Amino acid sequence: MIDRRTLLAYGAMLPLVGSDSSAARAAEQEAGDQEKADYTLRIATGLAELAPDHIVSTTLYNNQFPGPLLRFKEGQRTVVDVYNDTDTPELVHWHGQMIPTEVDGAAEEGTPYIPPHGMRRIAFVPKPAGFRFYHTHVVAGGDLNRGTYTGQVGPVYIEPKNEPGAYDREVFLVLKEFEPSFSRGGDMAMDFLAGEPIKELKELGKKSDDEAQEKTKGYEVGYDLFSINGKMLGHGEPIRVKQGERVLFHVLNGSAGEIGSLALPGHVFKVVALDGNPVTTPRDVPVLWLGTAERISAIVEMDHPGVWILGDLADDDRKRGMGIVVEYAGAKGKPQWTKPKPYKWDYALFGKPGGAPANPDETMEFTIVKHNAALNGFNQWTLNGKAFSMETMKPMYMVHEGRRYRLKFRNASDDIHPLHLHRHSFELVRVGSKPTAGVLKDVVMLGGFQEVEFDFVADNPGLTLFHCHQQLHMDFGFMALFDYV
Ligand SMILES: [Cu+2]
Repeated sequence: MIDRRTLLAYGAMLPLVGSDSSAARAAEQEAGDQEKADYTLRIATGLAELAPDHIVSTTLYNNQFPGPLLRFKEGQRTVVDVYNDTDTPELVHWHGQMIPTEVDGAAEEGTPYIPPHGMRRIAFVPKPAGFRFYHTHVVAGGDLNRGTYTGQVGPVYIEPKNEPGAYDREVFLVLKEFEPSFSRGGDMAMDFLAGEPIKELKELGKKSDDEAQEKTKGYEVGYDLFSINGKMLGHGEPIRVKQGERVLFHVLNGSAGEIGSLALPGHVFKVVALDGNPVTTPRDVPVLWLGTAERISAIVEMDHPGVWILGDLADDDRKRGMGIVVEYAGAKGKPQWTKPKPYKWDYALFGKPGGAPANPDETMEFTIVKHNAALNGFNQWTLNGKAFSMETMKPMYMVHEGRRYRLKFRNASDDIHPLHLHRHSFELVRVGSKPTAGVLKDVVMLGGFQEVEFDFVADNPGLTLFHCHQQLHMDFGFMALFDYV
């Protein structure tokens, strides 16, 4: 067991730049040697058996994929010991929680690294209630054995003080690809998001393409193997259900950069929460779409007996493993798949009908531009003409505590960007050119050549990181740091 002095020494290896460090440090120090951790996470290289003939070596939490489901209680302080058995510094980010910078798990915010072959004890008060997750937050750059390309992903469920519970059973699903490799010009699904491309943004994108020194596009990352809960479709246990059962699925897209989709032939999903936050208008939808790091909680009423594939709409991805079998009691035969009709994913559907968000105190605008192959063959990303510097990690945007900020993002690229804000949630204000209100999220997909607007209230002082959740984008400029005045 590591002693307090060693622990503090590790903490001192890196400068603490968070402005709200004292409270968190006090919490950490309270978690003395005598106290037993509520959870222990051990980061180490291990094997994930996706199928008998597909065993991959990667970095895992507690030698399993996904990492263990951590159940916290809202408002009840939790102590987690994190051991790093690898040769490189690590960070565990508690995605979707409103916790101090010391424990949030982002170096840009000043969270200390967990040193190689060292450990760090962290303590925080989990909030808000709902479906969250944890994942590594280190830079991968061109190293596909680092960052979220590895198996460092696990679900978190923060139990609310009052659980509504209009379901019979919960099932957690983590979507994840393995065996990444670089390619040129890989394409992902593009036409599923509601809204239309904006002409002015297309022109801006074309201008950037014309100005680029490199005439080819930069590297993209593709994957050989796909899995749900660490098993390729057809391997692992099916989800066994009974007719009439209401199953609450908590789906997490744990990818490093892919967009995922799910359909279950003959069934609909009643979406009850997005990113763990209950929606104002639960709706039945035939298909779920999840950008990187998004979560959807949806109830499926099991009213269509048979043996079915709950799978990704992309035939390639499903055939390489992105699916899981749903088997009704007493049903037999080969799992069936039918492709659903095309369906536009529209966040506004789950908002408050006719609702309007509160007026912002301030508005900030961000234009996102891609610079083809500008960084040794990798695309570089700029926000308002600036790529985030990992050297200086300088906060570019200042906020005042208590104020409401409207952020408007204009995407001058053809890529879909899952935009993520740390330590705060935000309310969607306009998406796919449609006004909306009441949808609270921490990741939102911004369509190619589209705009999105969301509001956040500056209610959690300290450095606050904003970035695209595509590892390949965030590592090459697509980040910004907010600080409180
Ligand atoms: Cu992106």
